[in-house]
Amino acid sequence: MHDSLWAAATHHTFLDAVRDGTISDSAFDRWLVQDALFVADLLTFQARLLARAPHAARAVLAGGCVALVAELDWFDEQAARRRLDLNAPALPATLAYRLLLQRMDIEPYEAAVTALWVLERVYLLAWTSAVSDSSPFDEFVEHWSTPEFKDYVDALGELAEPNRHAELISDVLTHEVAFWDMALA
Ligand code: MP5
Repeated sequence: MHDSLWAAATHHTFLDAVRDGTISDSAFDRWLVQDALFVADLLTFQARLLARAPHAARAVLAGGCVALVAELDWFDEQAARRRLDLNAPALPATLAYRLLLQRMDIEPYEAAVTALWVLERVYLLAWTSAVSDSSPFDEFVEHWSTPEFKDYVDALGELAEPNRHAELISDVLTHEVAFWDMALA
C-alpha cells in the first residue's frame, strides 16, 4: 500500500546526482550537516526505545545505539574534512523529523520499532540506488550499502510489524522524501 511512497523515499534526484557525481557541494553539504543533526536526534529516540524493548530485541537495538555513537564520530570527521560547522541550525525538514521522532517515542514499542526499521531500510535502499564505479561520494554510498548494514536492517525487520502501523509508516516515508527535498532546495 505504500509502494509509491517507498519509491519516492528511496529514488530521488539527490541520489541520482550523488551517483552521477553531479551533486553540488552546497546541496551535499546541506544534507550532510542536517543528517548529522538527525542522527543525534535518532540516538535519543533509539536509546529510549532500547530501554523499553523486550529482552529479545535488546541485542539488536543496543548494537544500533553503539553504531549511532560511532556514526556521530564519523560525521564529525566528514564535516571537518569538508570544513562544515555541525552547530548549524536545524532546517525545517530536520525540525519536522525531530517532532516525528518525539511522536515515535510515545508510540507503543511495536509501532516505534517498525518506524525505526522503515527509516533504516530507506537509507539502505536509497544509498544502494546511488552505487556507481566512480562517484566522488563513494565513502557515503558505501556507509549505507554494506552487507553489515543490510544485516542490521534485516534484523530490525524481524522485530517490525510491516503490515500494521500504516499511518506511522507513511509519516516516516513522507519525512524521508522531505529530507532529500531539503538538500536540493
Ligand atoms: C537515516 C539517516 C538512517 N541517517 N537519515 C535519515 C534522514 N533517515 C535515515 O539512519 P543511520 O543511523 O544513519 O543508519
